[in-house]
Amino acid sequence: MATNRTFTMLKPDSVEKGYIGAILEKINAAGFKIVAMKMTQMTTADAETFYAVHNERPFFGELVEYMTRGPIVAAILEKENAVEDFRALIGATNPADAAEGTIRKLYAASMGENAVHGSDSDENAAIEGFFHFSGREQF
Ligand code: DAT
Ligand code: MG
Repeated sequence: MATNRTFTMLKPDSVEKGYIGAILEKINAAGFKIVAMKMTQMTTADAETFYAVHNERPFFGELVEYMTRGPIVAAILEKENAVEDFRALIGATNPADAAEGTIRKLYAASMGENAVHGSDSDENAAIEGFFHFSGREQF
């Protein structure tokens, strides 16, 4: 059964470029409720663990460098059908392939620096949410 929650990160490029407010506005306008949120910076060990599924891929080193180079905004979002609807809101992994009006189309520079994360399943949404937030930080 869908839990109706997903996990997101506004990645270092979004924070560096001053896009936090604009991206949160899109998230609110799409009907997501923020039920946890903080600014934090991932350590190398954090990023290696969070993206462990990609650790054999050629881009893994660059991904870890990018995700640790500055602060991110981590959040848990609530909405009916949250995982699927949020993936639709952010658009394709490569912004060149992302649909018009999606967050990655509007704010991402490249495949490697693609502005936002969105969980790909209910199971991963829960795992990723608890990676960044304790139970008492999830409202
Ligand atoms: P998504 O973030 O859309 O779920 P993913 O889980 O396949 O995409 O990959 C995680 C991140 O790794 C992605 O946001 C950007 C980076 N990445 C994926 N494929 C890449 C590639 N071919 N070259 C560079 N970076 C890539
Ligand atoms: Mg993914």
